[in-house]
Amino acid sequence: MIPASHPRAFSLHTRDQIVEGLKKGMTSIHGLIAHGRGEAFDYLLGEKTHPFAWEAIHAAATMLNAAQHPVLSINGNVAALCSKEMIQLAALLDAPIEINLFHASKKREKMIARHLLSLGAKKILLPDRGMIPFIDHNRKYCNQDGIENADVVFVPLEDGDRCQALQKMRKKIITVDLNPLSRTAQAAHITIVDNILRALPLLVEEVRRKNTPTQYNNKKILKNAITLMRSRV
Ligand code: PTJ
Repeated sequence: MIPASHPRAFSLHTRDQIVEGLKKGMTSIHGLIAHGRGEAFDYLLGEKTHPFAWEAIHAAATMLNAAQHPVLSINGNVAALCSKEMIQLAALLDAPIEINLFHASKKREKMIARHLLSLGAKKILLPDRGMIPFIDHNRKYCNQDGIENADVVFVPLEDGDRCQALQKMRKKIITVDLNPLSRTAQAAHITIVDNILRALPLLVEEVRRKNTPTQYNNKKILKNAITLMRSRV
């Protein structure tokens, strides 16, 4: 039991969520490592949502609202941390959630699907005959009606290869990544440099608001995030 007064209570609770995801058979053991890497970058952000993240959230909401076939991709870490918000987003956008794992596992796909359905998800897709060219690992398999057919793909906590491959397929990519230097962060059209736990509730609200589009430059957003981190070291 973590006391609320503990100065690192939020971070420790988040670790519990990831461990719970592992115990439920949704999150891969590698997900623990990925989470640790994220924590280190969050430390550099001061565990706060900065203006560059707000700007990216606004642009992401606008892009998602304007999409013809948006698809929300979920993996083991996102399922453990933000299933509820992914379901809210899917409902607002009338979009499917596609389970797409880096570390291949039919068992985990099934557990994530079961978890999402238990929380009220309506449309869940699994990889079928769809194919993402340009990559060799498990993530080349996708759903024909989902990612293969999408114009905008939301891929939080992603590995770089697939983001680059989706770019080559001329899809618009939105990601959440605490590491502004990662290949995913650099390849995406919109990168929300923030902890997914803080960013997703804000994104849900922005999508709900249906704001008007504004000018957006991802390179500038990433530069601002890196400058902030450097200033804190
Ligand atoms: O469930 P699977 O098999 O699909 O695997 C999922 C992971 C996340 C293990 C897999 O995609 C992976 O290995 O990802 P990477 O290459 O480690 O990239 C994950 C990125 O997410 C890293 O840049 C982390 O800094 C970042 N990250 C980790 N936790 C968070 C985060 N970004 C935002 N919020 C977080 N809580």
